[in-house]
Amino acid sequence: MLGRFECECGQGFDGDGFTCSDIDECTVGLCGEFVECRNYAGSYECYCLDGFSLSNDEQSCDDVNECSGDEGPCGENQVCENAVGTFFCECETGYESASEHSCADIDECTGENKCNEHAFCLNTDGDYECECKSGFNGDGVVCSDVKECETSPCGDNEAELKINDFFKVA
Ligand SMILES: [Ca+2]
Ligand SMILES: [Ca+2]
Ligand SMILES: [Ca+2]
Repeated sequence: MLGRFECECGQGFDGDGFTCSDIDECTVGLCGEFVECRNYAGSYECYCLDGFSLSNDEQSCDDVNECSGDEGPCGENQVCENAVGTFFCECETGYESASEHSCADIDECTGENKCNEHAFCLNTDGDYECECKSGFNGDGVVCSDVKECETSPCGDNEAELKINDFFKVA
C-alpha cells in the first residue's frame, strides 16, 4: 500500500480525482423561479431577475411591487398596475395616452358622450358635464321640453280675468 494515494475532487468539482471538472449547478436547477443562475468554476450563484428581489428566506425571489411607495414610476394622470416581474402604467379613467409616460384628458364633447341633443356638453379635466339648454329640464343626459303653458301664470291670469269679470258684473 506504500505510496498509494487517493485524490478527491474539491467541492463543486466532479471526477475521478485525477481529472476534475466543474459541476454546472445551473443545469440541475438549484436556483428557484425568477432566478438567474450563474455558473462558476467550483461554485455557482443565484441572482434575482430584473423586477424581482431576494425574499426574506434568502432562498427565492419575489416580485418587486413597483407601484408601492409614494412616488410610483408612472407619469401624470396614470395609474400603476403591478404585475409579476414587471408593471404597467395605464391611463386613469377619462384620460388617454398622450405620450409614453403621460396621459391627457379626453375631450368627450368632441367625441362620444351621453349628453342629450338639447344639452350643452362641458369638457372637464378627467370627465365632462351635460347641461340642458334653456327651455329644457333634466340632468343633461335626459332633457325634456319645459311645457311653459302648463306652469306659466296663464292659469292665474284666467282667474284674475274671472275675478275682474266678477267685479265688473257686481
Ligand atoms: Ca460550478
Ligand atoms: Ca412587479
Ligand atoms: Ca374630459
